[in-house]
Amino acid sequence: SSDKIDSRGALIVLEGLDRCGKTSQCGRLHSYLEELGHAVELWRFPDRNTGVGQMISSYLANKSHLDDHAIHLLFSANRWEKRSLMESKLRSGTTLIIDRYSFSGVAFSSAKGLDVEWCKAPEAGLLAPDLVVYLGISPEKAAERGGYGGERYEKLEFQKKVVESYKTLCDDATWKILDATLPMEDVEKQLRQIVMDCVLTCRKGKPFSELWQ
Ligand code: Z5A
Repeated sequence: SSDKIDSRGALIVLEGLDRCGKTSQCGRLHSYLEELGHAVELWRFPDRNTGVGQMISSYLANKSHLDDHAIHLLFSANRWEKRSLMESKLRSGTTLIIDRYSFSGVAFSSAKGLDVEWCKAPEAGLLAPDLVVYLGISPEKAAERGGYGGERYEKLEFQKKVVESYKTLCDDATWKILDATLPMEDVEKQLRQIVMDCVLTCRKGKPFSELWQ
């Protein structure tokens, strides 16, 4: 099909609770792939650098108040504003490692009580990741890691609801769950292996697909 291309980058997403270690692991993975000579970029959502991202950032810092539906749509818009760049990077052979994506969008908003299908709707048509790695940790253990900061969602009771929401999103085909309570080096080693498999599959011309159509 026209969607099949000879050598494309992989879309790799890391998900999990606050303090699960996503940011650390994304950084290590990025350096590893770069050292191997791969074209690779590290992205994160929310991308706080855009106009929409600044509204999100102010909301998360409790500096502004927004209706739950409105902030959900802003998080989604923040991904849509990067969609075409994402696709062109992947088509040109660059692998993208993304710290949080649509799954965070749905997990956090539905943990507030919004309907899951309503939450998924604005994400439909964004590129589907080739791999989602969920760094599993209990909210209690995560909270022990340096404590939570002052951002809006960094509260134990809320994080417990987020875990339950993530469970409903886990689709066996693209999700891999790692034990985020292992030493950082062990998580890193397991992550490298899963990611290399995915990068090679994509390079062989795995077609693109879209989320939740
Ligand atoms: N959100 C949303 O509602 N809707 C959306 O669509 C999106 C997001 C995309 C901001 O996200 C909030 O936005 C987030 C979800 C919501 N709210 N929460 N909660 P963010 O990505 O900007 O912030 P974050 O998720 O809170 O990221 P973080 O603070 O950077 O945490 P992290 O990336 O998971 O962890 P880390 O910084 O790599 O590690 C945390 C600490 O643990 C650090 O001291 C490490 O040294 C330590 N650590 C890491 N790994 C280990 C291991 N293996 N052992 C021991 N210690 C470790």
